[in-house]
Amino acid sequence: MDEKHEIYDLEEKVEHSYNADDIQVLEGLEAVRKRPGMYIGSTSGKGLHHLVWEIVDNAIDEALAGYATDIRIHVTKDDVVEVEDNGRGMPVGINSKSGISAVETIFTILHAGGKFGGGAYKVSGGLHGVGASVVNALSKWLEVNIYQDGKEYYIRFENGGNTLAPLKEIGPCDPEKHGSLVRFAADPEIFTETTHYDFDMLNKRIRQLAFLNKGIRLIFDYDAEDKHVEYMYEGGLREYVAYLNKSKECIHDEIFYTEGEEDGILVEIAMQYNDGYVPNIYSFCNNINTNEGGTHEEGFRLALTRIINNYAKDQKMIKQDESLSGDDVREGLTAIISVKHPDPQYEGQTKTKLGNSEVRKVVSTIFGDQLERFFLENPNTAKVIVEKAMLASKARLAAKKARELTRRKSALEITSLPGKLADCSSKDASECEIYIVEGDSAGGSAKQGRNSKYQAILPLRGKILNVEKARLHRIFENNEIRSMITAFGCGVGEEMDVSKLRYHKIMIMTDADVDGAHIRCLMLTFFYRYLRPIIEGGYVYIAQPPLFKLQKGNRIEYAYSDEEMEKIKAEMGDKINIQRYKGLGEMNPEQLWETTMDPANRTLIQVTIEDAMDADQVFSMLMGDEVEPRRNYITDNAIYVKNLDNIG
Ligand code: TSJ
Repeated sequence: MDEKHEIYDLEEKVEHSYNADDIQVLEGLEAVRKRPGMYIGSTSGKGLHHLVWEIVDNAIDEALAGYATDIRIHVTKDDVVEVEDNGRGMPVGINSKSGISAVETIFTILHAGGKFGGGAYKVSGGLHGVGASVVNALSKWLEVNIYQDGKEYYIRFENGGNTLAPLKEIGPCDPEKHGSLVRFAADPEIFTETTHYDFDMLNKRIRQLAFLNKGIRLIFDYDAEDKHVEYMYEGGLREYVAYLNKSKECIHDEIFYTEGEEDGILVEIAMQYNDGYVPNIYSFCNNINTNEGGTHEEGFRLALTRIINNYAKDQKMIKQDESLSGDDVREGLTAIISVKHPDPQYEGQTKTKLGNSEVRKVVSTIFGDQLERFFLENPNTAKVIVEKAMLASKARLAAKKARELTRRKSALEITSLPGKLADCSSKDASECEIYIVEGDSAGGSAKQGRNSKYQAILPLRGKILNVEKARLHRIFENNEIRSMITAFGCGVGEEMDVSKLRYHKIMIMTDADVDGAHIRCLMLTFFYRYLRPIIEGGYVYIAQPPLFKLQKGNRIEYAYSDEEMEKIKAEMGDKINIQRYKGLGEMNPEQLWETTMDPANRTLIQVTIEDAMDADQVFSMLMGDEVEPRRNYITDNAIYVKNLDNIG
């Protein structure tokens, strides 16, 4: 849309609302308060955090336009959010017709935010970019300070965006200082669930924004935990890929990086191959994660397959009539595709698929040219990449041949239940639970201790296969994995049907030691890669066996952490016997039931995945050699559901 028209539109609204009837403006914001979900998705914690991004996006726009270098985000102990940039300062001019300042208009008229000025790539106008007025509408109060030409301006709104007094010049300021500062407190009447911001949630996105917008400094202060972090990546996406591949083994050192522009579309891509088999390709448009892909990803894939095949043929690594498939060339690839588009169209179920068709060609051309050049300049790297794709191709062909020759039923078609499974008698999946237990001896105790009406036990022998390090056909040859798939009954991978799941609680029960943690990780990795809907559906839990048994006379207490043990110890006084459980095998069936399996007493951890990208990172970390971060992650990030069965 043409710029003049937008501004004209805005003025028309101003004139209409203010000259005719003041109430109408308030009605505008009233609409937001009536249906907040329409503007910020929900009023849960997620919606709350959305407020921060609405404001931060505007500051990022100022930085992308070239006027701001630093953005500070500050969350106080009382959950007041402050966002400040060192840009031009929001426009303070008064509209001659309405007599209202531009800033006030931005904060009180729906959709007016972000339509000022000329920057072409406004992230704030993107997917959810509904602007500053929505944040104002959903705030108990909101204040703006503007520093411009040696003057400081101030305006405050209360109770959902009511202007307290017009914008006022409140004094001189350091003539060197310039920028905008917005401070707000979310309205607890809207955000009834919580008005508390989560450090990790904010921190992850802030870091991501820093990766996606190279050179911009993002400073984050979180008072409640005394945390201060700063991010500034001169290398942008290059550093993002390095970060994602940090705990992986890469097959070449040099990270491919390119940026370019065509027809007003900015394209930025970085990539590097690791020695794994799964692709990790993430795409963004205007800083929004396009989970469902779209034309930018299509352009990338097309060019990748084309250039690698051309190179392999030119170098006589493959015959003229052979070709490497898209799957072959993406094995083990970590890539970030980021485009900035003046008028993005989003499609798909969650509106996270980029639809603009012209983007396919633009990305394919820019990326293709640069990759071709990269291969010529880095022949050794090109060679290992082609060789990896050739291996992938061979493995795929071999697997296909084997299937055709044997015509054996695939893992997906097996119908008889595994012999080791002690099934429950109920067939109502919603009440059924399956305990996946490490080792035969613990499995035996669990079988004796369980309630066989609704609790099934599947003992696993030894370690399950690390699916990160194996190709598909090897994974489905693994007995432990086949047992799980057949017991669950819902199939696997693309043919999965979660409605066929035979148990609505899948409990991972392992020893509370390093080996146990490792087995749990392997299982979660497998679920994450091949049975993701069972995690997304909230069906996966981690059973928590106690770490200690404390006994004084007849009184027995169990402790699930060191702190809890200390607490109980202090409470019981002296002459107590403390036993530290080293494994599930040390508990008899009654104890196992009482402490870990009885819905009345047990503590379950529900496994959730907020964000696939994050989870992949975590899983790589979990699969790495260091045990300590792994253990910390598992205890920090799981949702604790104490006595879950009693609260429904
Ligand atoms: F979200 C928000 F609107 F509240 C907000 C906006 C919050 C924060 C922290 C910063 C900003 C913001 C807006 N920073 N910088 C700007 N820039 C402008 O609004 C601006 C200033 C001058 C001109 C111009 O053309 O002269 C154009 C624009 C967009």
